[in-house]
Amino acid sequence: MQERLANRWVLITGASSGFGAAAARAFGAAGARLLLGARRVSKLAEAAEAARRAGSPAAEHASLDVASAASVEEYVRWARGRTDGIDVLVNNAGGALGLEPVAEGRDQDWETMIQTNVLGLLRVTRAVLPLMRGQPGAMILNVGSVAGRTAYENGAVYCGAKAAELQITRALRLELCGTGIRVGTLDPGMAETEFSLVRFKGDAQRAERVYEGVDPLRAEDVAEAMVWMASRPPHVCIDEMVIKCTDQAAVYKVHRRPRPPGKD
Ligand code: NDP
Ligand code: 8X3
Repeated sequence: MQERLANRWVLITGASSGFGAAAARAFGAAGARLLLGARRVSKLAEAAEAARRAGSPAAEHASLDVASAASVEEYVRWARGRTDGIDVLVNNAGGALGLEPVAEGRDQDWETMIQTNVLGLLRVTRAVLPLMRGQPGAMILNVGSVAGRTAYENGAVYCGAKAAELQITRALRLELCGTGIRVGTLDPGMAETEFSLVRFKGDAQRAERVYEGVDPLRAEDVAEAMVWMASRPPHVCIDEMVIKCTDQAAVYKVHRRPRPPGKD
């Protein structure tokens, strides 16, 4: 059914790493034409090249900072110069910063999380919507998280931001009912990407410990789910999907294998 995506225009935010870069390859393999955005332009260029190698007939990229209204406007102007219709918008840019109790939280981390995961998603959606109207089978696919469904200690603002993403998705689904534009959220559990490295501000050892003894989701697993959601027939909308690795039954219920001897 992936042929439904052939030559469709898919715009992916946060396409320079993790889920977004994997999504570029997966939508590319389905024959979609791509517009990729993120702040790290050299990594975006690599993602675009990989998508072309996977089969995308057109994969273009430009700098995008979803936390800046001016950057979003400029990016969408650029996108409008390439196509007058976007079929799939993947609002993926986001992430967490810090893992502290509210009592020790930093304003800058809170602001960044709200800016990217919430306001960025809203800004990009508002700017892209005029390009989606009239596209049969169009879809806005937002990336949420299990964190938006279950709060955990030290994650108040990230959990709150992803809970906002979930409710924004639900409201948008209602607002766009009757337009033919589908709206859904894909909410992953723990997946090994740059997510923890960013959350722990470059502390690679701490980031690795998150996945220790676990067989986590890969970016490709999430990208495959995105392609599946977006390639349903136009009359089918996957409103909400939760995807977790088998080792993670719930946010706090994670099976970890013991370390092999000598690895302490
Ligand atoms: P990565 O850190 O690998 O990717 C995050 C992407 O978001 C990067 O491409 C980054 O690009 C982009 N991004 C961050 N801030 C901005 C910004 N201001 N403007 C534009 N792009 C931005 O992590 P993931 O792939 O894991 O994360 C993707 C999404 O999935 C996020 O929304 C995250 O919250 C969510 N998620 C992740 C889970 C996980 O366990 N990995 C689980 C559930 C949800 P650049 O830095 O170049 O701008
Ligand atoms: C990322 C998954 O559980 O670390 O959204 O918040 S979690």
